[in-house]
Amino acid sequence: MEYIDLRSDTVTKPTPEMREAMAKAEVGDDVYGDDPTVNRLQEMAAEMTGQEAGLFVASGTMGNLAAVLAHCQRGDEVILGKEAHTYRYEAGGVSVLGGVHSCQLPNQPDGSIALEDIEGAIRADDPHQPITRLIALENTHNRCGGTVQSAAYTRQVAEFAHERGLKVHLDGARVFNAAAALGVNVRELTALVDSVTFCLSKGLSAPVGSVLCGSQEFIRKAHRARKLLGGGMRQVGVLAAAGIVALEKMVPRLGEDHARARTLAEGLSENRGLVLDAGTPATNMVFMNLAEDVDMSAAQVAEKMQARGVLTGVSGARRFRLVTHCWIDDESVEQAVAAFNDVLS
Ligand code: TLP
Repeated sequence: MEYIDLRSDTVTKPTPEMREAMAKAEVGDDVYGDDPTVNRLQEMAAEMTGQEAGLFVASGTMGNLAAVLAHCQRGDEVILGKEAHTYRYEAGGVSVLGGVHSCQLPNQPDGSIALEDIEGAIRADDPHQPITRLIALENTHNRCGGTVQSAAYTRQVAEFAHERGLKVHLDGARVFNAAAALGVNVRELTALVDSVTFCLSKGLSAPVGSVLCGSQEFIRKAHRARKLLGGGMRQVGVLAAAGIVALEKMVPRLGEDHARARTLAEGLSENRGLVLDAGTPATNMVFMNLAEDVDMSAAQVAEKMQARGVLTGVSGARRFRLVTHCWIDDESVEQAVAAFNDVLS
């Protein structure tokens, strides 16, 4: 059965053009820096994000971890949001592998962290305390609803950090979605931070990979961290080739996914069994809860939806996250709304 898969944009498969580019990719041993396709992808990524250099990594998780390892020493502290993907869903890698302590601050509804909170969390120069080194932001913010933080906010945090000798890393897994929603060039969200990871394998539909971008000096350190993590790959141009197509062809169409997420939300808002989050969707994610009088859990509803050909993301006992992407067309949106109406009638 061909499902309408709304669990995540990570479920997207490579497009025919990507498969063709992968088959034809010129490759070399990337551990020697000899893969021309990887080199091209890294240069493109650096150029697009307004950074000096890029590093192709296996995943968003690896990119974020390599970034923290490159910025921090053992005993340093990274300030991040309580709802940050790096804190919640990356197996505690920064602590487990980096010996880096994390300071988790509340996220505002839009996923940002209040500047006053960051200021209050900076450690004194005191041997009892870890050393504040890094601030990590996330844009779009996944757990806060696929929400977007503005260029002005990003600039404020970067200036604030730099005045205090701190660095800023951006988990920009979906930063091209943020740029599309704001109608700005992605550089406005990425050029002022010290490092950024973005994913090729989510809404951009490539099968594997993320790119970590930053200064030459930072990327030199991140390269060592990637090796340490077992992420030195060889003829990996076959994957980078799909990434190049992703950047060239898939970035410009992300607005379509946002429009479909809006249509999906409009359709679902008529269903009395569902309570949509205020303001959802900000980008390509619709978040909602089951209404109080629904006598089923989200998992039970999801099972019934699956029987009707729709896969949903269960993100709590009574909560769903539905994500649109390039494999979700107008008809899929209509069918998903109809299936919810059928299950929750
Ligand atoms: N997010 C996945 C799940 O892990 C939740 C998803 O389906 O959304 N940063 C952000 C903001 C992410 O949303 C994700 C993946 C990552 C990093 C990690 O990327 P990968 O899965 O490539 O390691």
